[in-house]
Amino acid sequence: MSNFAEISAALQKGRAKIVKQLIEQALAEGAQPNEIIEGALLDGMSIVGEKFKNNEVFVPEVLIAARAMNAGMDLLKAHMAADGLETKGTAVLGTVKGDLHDIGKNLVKIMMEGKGLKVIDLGVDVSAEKFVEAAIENKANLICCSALLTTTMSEMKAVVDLCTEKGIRDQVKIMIGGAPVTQSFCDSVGADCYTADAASASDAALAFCK
Ligand code: B1M
Repeated sequence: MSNFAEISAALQKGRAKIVKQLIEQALAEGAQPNEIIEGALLDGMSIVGEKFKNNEVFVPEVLIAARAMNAGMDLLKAHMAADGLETKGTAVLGTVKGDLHDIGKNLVKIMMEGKGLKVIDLGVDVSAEKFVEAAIENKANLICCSALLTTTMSEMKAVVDLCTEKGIRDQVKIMIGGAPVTQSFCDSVGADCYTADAASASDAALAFCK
């Protein structure tokens, strides 16, 4: 459809009202909601993700773009059949037990949703038991743990160990991140993937789900 590039551009600038107007126009011209999501919203959000990764835009711009994306998604959901949205995989996401920092985790959520993944956000202060229960209940492909404190990072090992104990370790990939987390820490706790930023996390998550 001709105005997909305009929708993507408006999303990148965080113009929620314009995004909605352009989506109404695309729907009136016969575009399907899934086509608009794939061709305009996910396209725009993935460009923002790349720019964020390259330090060309910063947290406020990402959050404003995400708000525009959510406005567009809300409008499209009303036009879609209940089962109309094809998800590319399911991720259970949270900040680990004892840790209340959620800004980075929320960015990871936005970027993963921007890639077409279903994200079950468990919030902050999430125990290993909650991560694993939610992964089993939702048949998740991924468990994604964020930690900002050196004192809470060790909870990530508890998540890995509990997955092994519950017999789901070969069914779920465990991704970890947050300011104090490193690749060597990831290796030491036996998680599957460490990424330094939210955009790289969403790239890795999508690759795991393919
Ligand atoms: Co806190 N805090 N804080 N804090 N806080 C830090 C983390 C700290 C480094 C500040 C400092 O001392 N310099 C320090 C930790 C020191 C340490 O452990 N070595 C600290 C401390 C000590 C504390 C308290 C203990 C302070 C106190 O009460 N005495 C307390 C702890 C509360 C608790 O959690 N139990 C506390 C509280 C708070 C606030 C509530 C005030 C607030 C949080 C608000 C909120 O999140 N809603 C806060 C904040 C804002 C910070 C700083 C300033 C900023 C964190 C942030 O949001 N950064 C932080 C200092 C700093 O980092 N400069 C600090 C922006 C965000 C986008 O980055 O979360 O790193 P980040 O996410 C990045 C990547 O890490 C990655 O993607 C994002 C970028 O794309 N990423 C992932 C994150 N999760 C990922 C998961 C992935 C992959 C990538 O895969 C699953």
